[in-house]
Amino acid sequence: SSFSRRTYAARAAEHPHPLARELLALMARKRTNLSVAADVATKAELLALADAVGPHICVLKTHVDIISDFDADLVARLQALAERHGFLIFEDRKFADIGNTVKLQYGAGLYRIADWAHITNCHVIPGEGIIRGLAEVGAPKGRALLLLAEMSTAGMLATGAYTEKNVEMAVANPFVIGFIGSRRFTEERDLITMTPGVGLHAAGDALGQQYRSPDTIITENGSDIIIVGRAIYGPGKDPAAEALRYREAGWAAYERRLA
Ligand code: 5BU
Repeated sequence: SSFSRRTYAARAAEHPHPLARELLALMARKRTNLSVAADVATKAELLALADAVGPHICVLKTHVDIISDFDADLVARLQALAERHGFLIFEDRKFADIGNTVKLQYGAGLYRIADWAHITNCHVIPGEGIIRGLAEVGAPKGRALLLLAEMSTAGMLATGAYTEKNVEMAVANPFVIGFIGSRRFTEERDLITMTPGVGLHAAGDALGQQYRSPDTIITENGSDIIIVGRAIYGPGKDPAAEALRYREAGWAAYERRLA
């Protein structure tokens, strides 16, 4: 039957990719399908947020190029938090250039993303050479890739035949463990969908973001992981309390899907 009807634990036991096995197993063990999107401006804020939400998440999603005082010490301390709390790090880099350039952007530069991000993602606008370029750097390090099959925003252009091409390329490339998108896309292999644009209260923001509920995304659409940002760390929020709330909502939605 559909992967969406199987438990994360059962899928972990059979997944061909070691990092996907690790992710699904930690989701089952920690009872969480929550990823927090940590779009904060400084090292101190990122570390404090990661420590506060760490017990509740399976994945910490970062945008390291937002951090004004990024340095190697930040990476070391994030890795220590990931070890202590048991979560993976996903750098939401959205690579989109030719294979040779993305190899450099992924492995080198100020951020050396491949050295610490378990997961990153790319647009397939350039064709499948982008996947091969990223795989040359990331696969030997045990990393994995998500394709941007859809986006969460109003008027986004990743639809129809473009989304289908993402699915074909993902199925064909073992370095790809899944998608960013709103639903389960294929039963051809157990590709994991992570969904941003999730919120329990707001409908969206002033710049095109659109929010849907954990029930819509996990129970109805068969996605695997909810990604939640400002609803957890925004003004006046208690990040640990909000992360717990979203963790419970996400897990309840998963249990309803299995039932
Ligand atoms: P929010 O605060 O929950 O709206 O943050 C959403 C995060 O997910 C933010 O880091 C975005 O960069 C990211 N995102 C998204 O919102 N929509 C998408 O389609 C993709 C990423 Br891809």
